[in-house]
Amino acid sequence: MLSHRWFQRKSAALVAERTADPHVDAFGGQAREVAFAALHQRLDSRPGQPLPMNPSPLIGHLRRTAEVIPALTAEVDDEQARWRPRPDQWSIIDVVSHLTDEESRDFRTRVDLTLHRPGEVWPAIDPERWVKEERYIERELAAEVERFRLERMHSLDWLRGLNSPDWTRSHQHPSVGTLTAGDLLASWVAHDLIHVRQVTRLHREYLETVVAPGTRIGYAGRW
Ligand code: NI
Repeated sequence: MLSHRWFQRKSAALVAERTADPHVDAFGGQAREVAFAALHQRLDSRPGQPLPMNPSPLIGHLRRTAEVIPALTAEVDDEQARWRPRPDQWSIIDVVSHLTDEESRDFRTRVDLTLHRPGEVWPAIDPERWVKEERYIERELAAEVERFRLERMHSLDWLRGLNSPDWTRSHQHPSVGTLTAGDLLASWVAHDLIHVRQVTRLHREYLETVVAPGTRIGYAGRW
């Protein structure tokens, strides 16, 4: 039987995952602050005994995403790659290009700064603007997937090459407060999962547009 304490800790971690993306905030800013407060309460509940940071499973997740994204996009044709369910929603190309830019300009940069120069102001990011200004939609999916894979391999080499990193080093974020390097590494994984889910949802929604009229897909179960 699962303990109440385990459930509390798991819930806090799940909420933190949902809100870890600095630009996709489906639950609103207040919910994100609550999530981080819950996460920190969990960490603070054991004074003098911080949870040990084991980066290996997290790095394993990041490695698997380098295989999952190519697999999820391998059979996607040009029309589907650029398909947006609504004009204000992202296509598969948008998502993959976003992951690539986040890799270098957000996560790797910010983990590096937090580990090695935690007091430094982070370079600004604006992923929503990048999608439009850098015309992700006009790119070629296969090239974008390969660009992501190479950036991810570079990140993995970099992470594995870190010399005794202190994952408890922290950066003061102006809106979300204290973020440790460990928080950021876990958020990097959570961000992958958000966008793997998004690509999967795009497959599900596109399926509805290509099956013959009258085809019933509800037999699959609730989405
Ligand atoms: Ni994102």
